[in-house]
Amino acid sequence: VVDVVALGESMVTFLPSRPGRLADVPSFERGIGGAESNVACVLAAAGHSVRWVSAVGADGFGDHLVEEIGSYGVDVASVRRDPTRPTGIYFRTAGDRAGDAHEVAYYRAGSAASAMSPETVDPAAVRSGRVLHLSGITAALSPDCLGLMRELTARRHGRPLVSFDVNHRPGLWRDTDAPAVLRDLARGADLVFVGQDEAWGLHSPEAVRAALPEPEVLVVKQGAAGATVFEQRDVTFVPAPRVDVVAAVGAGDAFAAGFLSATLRALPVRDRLRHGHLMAAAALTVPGDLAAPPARDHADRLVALDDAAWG
Ligand code: KDG
Repeated sequence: VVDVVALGESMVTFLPSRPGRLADVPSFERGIGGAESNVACVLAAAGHSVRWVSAVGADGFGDHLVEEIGSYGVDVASVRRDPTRPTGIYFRTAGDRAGDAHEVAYYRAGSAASAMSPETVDPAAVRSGRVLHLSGITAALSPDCLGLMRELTARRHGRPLVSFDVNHRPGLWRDTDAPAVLRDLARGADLVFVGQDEAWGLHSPEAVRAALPEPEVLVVKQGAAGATVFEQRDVTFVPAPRVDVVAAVGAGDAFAAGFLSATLRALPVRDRLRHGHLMAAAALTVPGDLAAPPARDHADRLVALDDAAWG
């Protein structure tokens, strides 16, 4: 049994060589992206045993993803190679420093990962972790993927702890019921991460909790301000450190990884949040999805600093 299994689509990403409209960017640098594999890579770098479950094409981009994610120490043996479908890719622009006004062009319709379904994903691999980490992105990829997500979030005796990051990506949803679908999936999870800005139009963490009472642990991320955790009857807010943001992409994934890592280590809630913030800070200060995160003992020392250092 590994610590965490992360399931989801990853893509080769193309980061712009300079700011500006997608139409004007002359060249791009290759990177890797994929919310769930980002979580897997940060967890592996923090010393956890992690398995990534997915599908990629039998093509060069698929080779690159498997090799690159594997190089973080993530177990990639359960990644299916599909000779009939391509690996998804996407291009992005630099956007502003908050990461908001960027353009994203996905080329992932009909990708190998979009064909994941309860029939094509190995159930033993999915059940092989203490935690199964999922995100709402998968639900948007195809009806098969949505079926898979419904199956994986169904409350069943003996399943791993299900962690779900809402990750509402409006560009991936064609119909308008994304919020309802995402809320239903979140209801089936044990641990939910949601950004206040994607939380069903609700304006406070308390309102989100009232709308989503089922998960044992609910983390509402409040952007640069910090995050609030609801657990049993306790409500804990921890501010985020101030950082000079280079690109927001990947920060939510790094936050989830830091929080999950600390959860696996049974740390108190304040420290779980601080580990999330620290990993997010590392991701916020690099242009791509993945930063080199601080090593575990270094992170522990930073988390133990007194409240004044944490704002
Ligand atoms: O969380 C970062 C992801 O958004 C990025 O890596 C790409 O998975 C991705 C997506 O579907 O948007």
